[in-house]
Amino acid sequence: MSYDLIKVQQKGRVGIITLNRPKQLNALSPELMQQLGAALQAYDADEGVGAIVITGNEKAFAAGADIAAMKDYSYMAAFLADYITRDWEHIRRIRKPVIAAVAGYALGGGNELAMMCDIVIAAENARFGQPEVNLGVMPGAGGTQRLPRAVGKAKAMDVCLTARMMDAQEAERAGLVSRIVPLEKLMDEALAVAEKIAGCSLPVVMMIKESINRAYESTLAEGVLFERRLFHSQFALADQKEGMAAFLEKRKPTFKHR
Ligand code: DAK
Repeated sequence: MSYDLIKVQQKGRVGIITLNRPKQLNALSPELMQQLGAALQAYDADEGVGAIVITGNEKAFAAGADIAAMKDYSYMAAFLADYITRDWEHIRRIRKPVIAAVAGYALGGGNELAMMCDIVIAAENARFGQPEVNLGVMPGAGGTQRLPRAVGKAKAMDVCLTARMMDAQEAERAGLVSRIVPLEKLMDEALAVAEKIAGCSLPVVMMIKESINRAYESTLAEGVLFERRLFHSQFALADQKEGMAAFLEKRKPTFKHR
């Protein structure tokens, strides 16, 4: 697939996807989401890639789904076509870690996209919100579900019902964001995180992601059992032998991702 609404670039073992509709503040049109899905799937299938970064520009990560593209939708058309859902689901199936590097606005579907990533790193000017209520609709890509899990019910209600934006500091305090960095350092930091992850054993990294996500879908006892079974399976990895031998031999491990 050729891309005109995103840019893709690979640095070492890191795949970088830059949303690229700057005039529309990276509004997430169906075409953009299709291209994003295709790029994510390509990196996920590429053995040479160990982590993926999604970013926007200094003003906007993404200001939401494209309002112009959806304003004339009818209920029947949205229901029958399962309104753009397919292209919003791709990211949930990506098995490698995905890092959102957020500067500027992450609103509506933009915030929902960030929340579908595994780690959110924010620039100091980042602003997060679910302003759909101002448009006469509610969040439609997980905002009412992932936001309360990330920041708790009180803040999720506040943000979704009043359309108020959280700044980077508040989002970090609330647990939506893992780190805040100066705007000019955003990509350096996101790449450093991605490179660190991509240098580790790929199957181990994928299992950590799967296991943490399991925490949201199961009871504690089931989640802990799931984690234990994955942990046991890691004694079958060459990377486990290498990682532990390297520690004891006081050298850096060379992982084969096997
Ligand atoms: N869609 C389309 N165009 C947008 C846009 C958006 N979400 N956000 C901004 N733009 C466009 C503006 O129309 C403007 O275009 P021109 O007038 O220049 O042609 C250009 O980007 C620059 O925007 P502004 O002039 O408004 O810039 P300001 O700096 O003054 O304001 C702003 C920045 C971010 C505060 C403002 O643009 C704004 O409030 N934007 C809308 C934010 C918003 O309401 N977002 C939520 C959208 S609804 C689903 C999946 C996803 C969704 C639903 C269902 N399924 C899978 C079922 C998601 C829904 C949404 O996200």
